[in-house]
Amino acid sequence: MKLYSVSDGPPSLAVRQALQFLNIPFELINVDFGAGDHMTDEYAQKNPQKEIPVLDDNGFLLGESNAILQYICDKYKPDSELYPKDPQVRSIVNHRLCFNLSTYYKYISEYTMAPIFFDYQRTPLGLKKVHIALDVFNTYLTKLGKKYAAADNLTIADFPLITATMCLEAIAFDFSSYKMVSKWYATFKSEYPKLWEIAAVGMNEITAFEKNPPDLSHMEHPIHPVRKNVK
Ligand SMILES: N[C@@H](CCC(=O)N[C@@H](CS)C(=O)NCC(=O)O)C(=O)O
Repeated sequence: MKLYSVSDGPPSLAVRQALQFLNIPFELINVDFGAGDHMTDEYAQKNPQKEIPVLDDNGFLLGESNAILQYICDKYKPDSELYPKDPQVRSIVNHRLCFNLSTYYKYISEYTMAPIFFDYQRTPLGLKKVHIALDVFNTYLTKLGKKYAAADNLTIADFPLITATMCLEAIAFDFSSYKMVSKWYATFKSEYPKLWEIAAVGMNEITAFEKNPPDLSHMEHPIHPVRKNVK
């Protein structure tokens, strides 16, 4: 099994955490975002969305990190508590994955990552959305009253939520007033230091880029405005 992954990409890091937790052997293939490795026709054969990560399981190709997380559990570790069988617990896991994709990581990445890599500004509206995302997640954690995002144990929902939150820490964004989010984040770090380390390596890269944005002026991006005036 091969994982095409970018070293500072939260969705890629979430999949790597799950593969490590599940002890599933895989070959890590580094996709160089700055070099535009994911823009090639060859990469588009693997993922028409031209996004990272992509799983290649013996020729079975799968993009979208949530789908990958669900697939690796269902296929290789169907009894793992990472993706519970009970319909209601599983639905909470699925809900948190959807929440992260639609809202939490969306708002956080638009505020943290997009202005680092592309020609976007951090706006008051963007900031408001980050606070909405944090407030809603804080509410979910409070209402559920469990240690992790969907249960008292770690599930696949925690990984993308952790790597999304990591983007806030990467730019020294203070979210300590969201008590349940802070507690959950600290609990993950202390209970799973090796899994946290996977995210931390990416976080350090993002922190460095925050101070010194990468020069992507050579890139013709199909969607994002490219910053042309990098020092
Ligand atoms: N929904 C996708 C998002 C993946 C994603 O946004 N990956 C970023 C890197 S972190 C990417 O490939 N961006 C491509 C680009 O901006 O050109 C997933 O969860 O896998």
